Amino acid sequence: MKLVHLSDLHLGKRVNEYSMLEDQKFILTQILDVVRGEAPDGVIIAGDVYDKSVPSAEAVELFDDFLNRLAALHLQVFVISGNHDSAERIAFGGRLMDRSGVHMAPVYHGKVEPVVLSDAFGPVNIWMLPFIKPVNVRRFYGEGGTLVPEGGEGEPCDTYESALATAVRHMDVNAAERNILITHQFVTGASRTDSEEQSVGGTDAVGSAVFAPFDYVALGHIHRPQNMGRGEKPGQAMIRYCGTPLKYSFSEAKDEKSITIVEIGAKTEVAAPADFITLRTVPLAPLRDLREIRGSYSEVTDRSSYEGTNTEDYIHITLTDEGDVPDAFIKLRQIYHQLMRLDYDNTRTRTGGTILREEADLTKSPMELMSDFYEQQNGRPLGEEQRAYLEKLTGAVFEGGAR
Ligand SMILES: [Mn+2]
Repeated sequence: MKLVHLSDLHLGKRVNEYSMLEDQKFILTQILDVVRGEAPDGVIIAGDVYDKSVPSAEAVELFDDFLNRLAALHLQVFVISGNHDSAERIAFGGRLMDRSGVHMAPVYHGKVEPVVLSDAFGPVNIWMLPFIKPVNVRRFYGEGGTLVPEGGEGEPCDTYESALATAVRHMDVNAAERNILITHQFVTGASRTDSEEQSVGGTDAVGSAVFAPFDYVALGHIHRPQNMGRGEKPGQAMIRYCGTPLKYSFSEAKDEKSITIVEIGAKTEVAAPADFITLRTVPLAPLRDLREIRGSYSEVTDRSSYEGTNTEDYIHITLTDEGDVPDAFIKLRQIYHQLMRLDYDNTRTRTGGTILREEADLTKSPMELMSDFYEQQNGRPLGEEQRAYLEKLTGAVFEGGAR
């Protein structure tokens, strides 16, 4: 059995005010090409289909098109909602779509029914658990919850970990069969990026042991691809974040985005997941990369530093010049057309760049005040040429001199 694992498409996302729609359309087409070549049995989308719970019409249209083209390949598609999605909107039409092989996870209602696929080695149970918060589980298994067993006390579910453990416990996983969980949570120890939404105080962390009943856990939520469990012993799941198909923050500039391919063989009673599941990745090449450049203004504008590179990439430039370069952003955009961010790394920014606002000492001349301000801001006194220029300027402004 072969499955393609995707997550965190974030369709409709804007990065530093740039719409990613064109980049997303491009990467989805590339993903379809890979899927066509791999001919898997199923494609998993582990949450954060959209960037917003009420996605734009363009984002919905893009996803609709992607789903249609996937379904046309006669494979099964599994989609769950992430923390950015509305669980109800992702679930819409799900029961109708099941027939065409597109499975949209229903809103969590206390139980999860697996979709059962099969191959020569028997059944493979696909469990779709959308992003849940403790309150979503407490409703069913907490105090007064409808599914609390008779005579039972209910379960506190005050943390994400206890909520997930409760949800998993009520799934009735048959360990003799192969079991794949699709979910969207933060697993303790995962390496985060700047493009994920963080929950305050780190209470969203779930220990990987919670996923022990499964052979493979296809995770979404964290945007950097990484393994959270290698499944090297029986009862230890193989757990993986496949990451986003595109870089959505400069903290991901050095990451390589890819698709994860999961191949599942025959499971025996004594097998560890790593004995019968193999993973590999297929790298993705974006329409426009997202990269960081650093150097002085004259360095980054020197032809040799950008020739042969894609100047349509999304760029973050850090200038190392001591003085601010006038209109740098506008000028740099003539070379780097999609310049997203510009900042400086120099004495001023390294010393914190904060200027204490004192009461202006009106006994000082405008020239003295300007000179003090410059020194505070830049961590060094005015240069000769700067002083001469400012003297001329303050003279003209404050002493009524001719321009
Ligand atoms: Mn996400």
